[in-house]
Amino acid sequence: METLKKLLALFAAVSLCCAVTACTELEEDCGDGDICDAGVGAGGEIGEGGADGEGGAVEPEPDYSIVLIRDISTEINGAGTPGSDICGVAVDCGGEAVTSNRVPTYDPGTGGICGQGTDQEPVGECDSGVARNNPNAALDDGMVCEPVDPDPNFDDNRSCYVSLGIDGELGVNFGRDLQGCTITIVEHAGRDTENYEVFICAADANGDPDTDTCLNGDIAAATTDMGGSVSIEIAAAEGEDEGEGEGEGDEG
Ligand SMILES: [Ca+2]
Ligand SMILES: [Ca+2]
Ligand SMILES: [Ca+2]
Repeated sequence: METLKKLLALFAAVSLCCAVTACTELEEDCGDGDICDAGVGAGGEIGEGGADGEGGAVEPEPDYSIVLIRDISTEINGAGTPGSDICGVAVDCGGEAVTSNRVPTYDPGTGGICGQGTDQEPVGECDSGVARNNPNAALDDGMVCEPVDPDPNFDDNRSCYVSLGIDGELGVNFGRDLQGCTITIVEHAGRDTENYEVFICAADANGDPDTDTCLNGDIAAATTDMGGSVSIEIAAAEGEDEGEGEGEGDEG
């Protein structure tokens, strides 16, 4: 009974308090004393609920499906392989190797890459006689990257790597979100140290890199300082747990 009395007293105090203070701030809602009692506390909570609703309406994140490699080397290799030489890009998502069959987006830089093209060196004039401007050379995992001979897996005189040229770019689209995956880029480390930076970007309508929509914006996911290979663990997306659950269900 003591408790009940205390509660009643508290209720009366709250009502009084409301009538004196809160109601003056909420005059429109509290013209009637009864509405005021119910309205002051509950109104605040309803407002918070509205904020949650807005959170749910935010546009879904795009798939960051493209590994974009940008050459930042400075020394020009004179043997037809200027810029970083990308042997391949290996992607591991949850223990599964992910590959791409799509021709990579290739924007060759300067320096005279061995191959066809207006400002590039004709194959016949290269020391190796192997074109170094075939972006498909980067579609394997790069573990076999013979520097001189063509890739034995292809009969098109394909190099085992593609040279980017100075400031050149290569974008490999894996067709799925790469968040939570480990990405290994293999660069053929030769005589020259040829550095590059890596971005993980969304695709535009053509499947090419949308450089305005990359993970961490303008900050590279990796930047080499000795050329060669680099391995990057991409953090999982927020709320990734749900996605993984669905994926495992599909496989089962
Ligand atoms: Ca090179
Ligand atoms: Ca290759
Ligand atoms: Ca190199």
